[in-house]
Amino acid sequence: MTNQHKRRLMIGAAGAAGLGLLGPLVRAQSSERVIRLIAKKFVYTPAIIELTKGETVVLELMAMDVTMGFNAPDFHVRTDMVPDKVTTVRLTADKPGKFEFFCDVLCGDGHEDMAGTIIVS
Ligand SMILES: [Cu+2]
Repeated sequence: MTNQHKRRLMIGAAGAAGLGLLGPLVRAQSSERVIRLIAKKFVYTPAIIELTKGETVVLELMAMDVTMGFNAPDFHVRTDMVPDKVTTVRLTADKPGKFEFFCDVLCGDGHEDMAGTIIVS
């Protein structure tokens, strides 16, 4: 990467931080796949996340309307998803199988059904 590129990226990051768009803290390593997950009343897109056993991914979580939750208890990952903010979490697919993730922030009428599936193979 050239210095010019680096500078442009830094300016971009600073601008995004100023708008409150940067989530905390987790930055993807170059080897990690980044998966964007959108929550909107009352669905996750994508609803199915397919991972390879042993893979670590960074999830970029965005809520489009109200605060939602993301909870994948089998992988000990949970966080709030706050509108106008990208929240990042790291998840390691350490075992094969089908696992549910779901919203655990009461977000409205469809909250109880708000869930998705992580498939690890
Ligand atoms: Cu909810």
